[in-house]
Amino acid sequence: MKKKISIIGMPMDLGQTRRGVDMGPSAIRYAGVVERIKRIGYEVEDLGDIAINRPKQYELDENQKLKNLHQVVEACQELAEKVDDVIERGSFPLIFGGDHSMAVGTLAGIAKHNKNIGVIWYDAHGDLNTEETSPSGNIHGMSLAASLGYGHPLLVNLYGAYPKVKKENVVIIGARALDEGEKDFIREEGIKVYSMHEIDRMGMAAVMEEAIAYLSHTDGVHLSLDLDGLDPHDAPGVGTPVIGGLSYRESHLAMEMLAEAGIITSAEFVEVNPILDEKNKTAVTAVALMGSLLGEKLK
Ligand code: HAR
Ligand code: MN
Ligand code: MN
Ligand code: MN
Repeated sequence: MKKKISIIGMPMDLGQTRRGVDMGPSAIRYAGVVERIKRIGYEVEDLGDIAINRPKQYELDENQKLKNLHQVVEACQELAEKVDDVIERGSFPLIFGGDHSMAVGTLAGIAKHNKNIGVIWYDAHGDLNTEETSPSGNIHGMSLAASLGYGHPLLVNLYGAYPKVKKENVVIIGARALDEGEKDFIREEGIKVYSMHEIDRMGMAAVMEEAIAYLSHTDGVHLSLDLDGLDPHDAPGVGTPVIGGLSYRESHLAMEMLAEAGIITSAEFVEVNPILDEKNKTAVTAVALMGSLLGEKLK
């Protein structure tokens, strides 16, 4: 893993309808992330937040099937540029969200440099909807589909008119709230999914061993960690909590195994909503998981 880490904040909440997730990056910084990562031995630069153009109220929700599409696209474009630049300079992008629609920008920035990137999507949800299948019109439920090349052209072709990720390069971990259209997508495309059922049966250690082996043909792996992958008991500060999720311990183990494997080349921690949180618990958990992911326990 690279020795320099570049932090980018994405204070965006327009990919869904519960306000407050735009404060996620502040909450994560407040939880002491820079000091914690420095202590592991990295050189850390905090590039600050992406500037988000906040729409006037009457401009919101003009398209109920793709809410705030243009604002999300604009913000993701800026994030893609920032991520591209960080990778260009040989540093490791560590991005704080913000709702999960931001992954469209993150993956677009990465894909500019790496057409064979692997992705671990740690999430209660699949985020595999398109505007046709989405029950909500919220773009945070469409970001993985868009990165695979499905959905609105403004999302799919953002920062380059090609699919940013190959379907055989994706592993979803922690799924337990998939919509019917997403289940069809998974079946038709053959996406690798470890739902809570498989994790309960196999245990997290075996799941991570398999997932790491499954991605061994890729050139580096991006971790897209949605805090709602964890159980709401451990991560209450999220906009769409789903009971029966991954525990704090299981999540640490997953991060430690990724650190041991040495395959992670970028990461984002998303959907931290301080307004819904209990004393910043979710941001603190996110920072602890970053510590494990970046090798804290190996020293
Ligand atoms: N699948 C539902 C939808 O598309 C809910 C998505 C909730 N999404 C997230 N991202 N928090 O994982 O609206
Ligand atoms: Mn470049
Ligand atoms: Mn998500
Ligand atoms: Mn989710």
